[in-house]
Amino acid sequence: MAMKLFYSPTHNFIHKSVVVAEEVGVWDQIEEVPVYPREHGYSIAAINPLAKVPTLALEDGTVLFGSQTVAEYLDSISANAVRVFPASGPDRWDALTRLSRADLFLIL
Ligand SMILES: N[C@@H](CCC(=O)N[C@@H](CS)C(=O)NCC(=O)O)C(=O)O
Repeated sequence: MAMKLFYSPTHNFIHKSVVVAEEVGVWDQIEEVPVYPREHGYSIAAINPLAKVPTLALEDGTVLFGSQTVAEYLDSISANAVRVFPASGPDRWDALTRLSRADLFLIL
């Protein structure tokens, strides 16, 4: 596994990362690490000062967080030529707006 994705299955922001990872064919490169913010006394604050999910730790030690950041990173390493986020232009703004709208759709 090349990357660790810190996530909580009961929080909505994670689903955007999962959808993008599946779409661009990199899900099999990701190890899921469940965390439950505010529960069990466990925190990911040591690698993300916001202690929020999604947080993505790359093999080289780089840590990415913020659901848009994680989604765009996964898109950038597409393994199947699918790109969710166009590089520029109106289609890019449409894709990013739909990403933001997904915060609402995916509330559990
Ligand atoms: N702006 C952040 C928000 C992430 C966020 O709020 N994550 C929540 C779960 S959905 C979280 O980790 N909350 C933990 C806490 O507030 O302690 C993003 O887009 O990733």
